[in-house]
Amino acid sequence: MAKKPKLTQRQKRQVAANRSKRLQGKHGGQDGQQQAHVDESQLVKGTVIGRFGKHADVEDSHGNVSRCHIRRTVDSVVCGDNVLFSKGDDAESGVKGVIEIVNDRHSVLTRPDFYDGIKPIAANIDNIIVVSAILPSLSTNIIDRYLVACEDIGITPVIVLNKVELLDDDARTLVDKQLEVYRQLGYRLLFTSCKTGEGIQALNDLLKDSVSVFVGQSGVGKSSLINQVLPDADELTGEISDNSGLGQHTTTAAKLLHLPAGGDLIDSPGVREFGLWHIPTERITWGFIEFRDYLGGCKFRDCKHLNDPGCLLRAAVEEGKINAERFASYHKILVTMDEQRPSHSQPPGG
Ligand SMILES: Nc1nc2c(ncn2[C@@H]2O[C@H](COP(=O)(O)OP(=O)(O)OP(=O)(O)O)[C@@H](O)[C@H]2O)c(=O)[nH]1
Ligand SMILES: [Mg+2]
Ligand SMILES: [Zn+2]
Repeated sequence: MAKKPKLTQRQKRQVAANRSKRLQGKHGGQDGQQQAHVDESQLVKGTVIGRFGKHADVEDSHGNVSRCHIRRTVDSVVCGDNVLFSKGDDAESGVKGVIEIVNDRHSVLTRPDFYDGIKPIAANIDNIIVVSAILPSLSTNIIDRYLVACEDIGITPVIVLNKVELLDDDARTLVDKQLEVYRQLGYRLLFTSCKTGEGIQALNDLLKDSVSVFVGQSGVGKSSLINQVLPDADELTGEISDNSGLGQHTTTAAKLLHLPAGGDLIDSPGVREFGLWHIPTERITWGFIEFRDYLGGCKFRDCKHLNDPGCLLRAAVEEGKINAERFASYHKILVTMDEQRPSHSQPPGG
């Protein structure tokens, strides 16, 4: 039997507000459910394991999955969310309930969308696996973008370089050198191949007993890696386009999967660009962890860390204490941030 969840005061207020809105007829019936009341004792606890358009799949504590509508008063629902839903069978659509409440998230990774504003990618995650690859061509700038987003929410990510079997010895040495900076910064860096199995066991060990989301460009092999660590996952994978050399956005919706040994994985749809224009500039600077020691020390308070006199960051780059590529990558992010931000959106924090 599902145990009756104990509602916090905030949740009770949310239920009451939802109910009064429905009774006023503003939202009633629009969810396809004919409900005059939500009986609190009927609310069931669950975890969102899939999110598709207007619906979400919610798994209860017995492992039963119900496809649910989302109450209009609920702000956003994403994989990993802990929710309370009311049951109700809509035979026609196959929908089995309505998500009434989304519990507070202990973490959420977001990304900005040109049209939709800030979109959550996954909630209540402990680990972020930033996947990159040799094909599509390796972009350390995208890695840096993800690192900033992870640092912004206080999660130290793991960087995975996939498809390493495509590298011959010389190329591998070169790439290793290029990525050495991340090791030096203290990030865990893992080389993997879904073809030879390299690094898969190490990846497995990292995932145990925590909730991990796989992020990265389309086509780097997120779903393929998930299939490696969880053969039952049966995630759809797609070829890299011969024309563009890019992935084809095979995974279209995030999905949460359970590891038999404990822990969850969230496969997420790949992106072409990972914008950061939703994060204030000073948080982006902070997201480059090696800059932190110098922040606040530049001669001018509003130092842009470009050619400003007395810039400690630039001095550190010249002394070899800060990696020059990372510094260039930082400035590239700031430049593109202004280009990518839609004109209808204001710069964050000012
Ligand atoms: N050579 C090689 N190819 C791989 C490896 N891992 C994955 N691939 C291939 O890369 C292509 C893309 O893999 P996916 O797993 O679909 O990539 P994804 O990151 O999930 O892509 P999206 O769902 O579009 O974001 C497929 O053709 C895979 O077979 C690898 O280690 N080596
Ligand atoms: Mg995929
Ligand atoms: Zn400066």
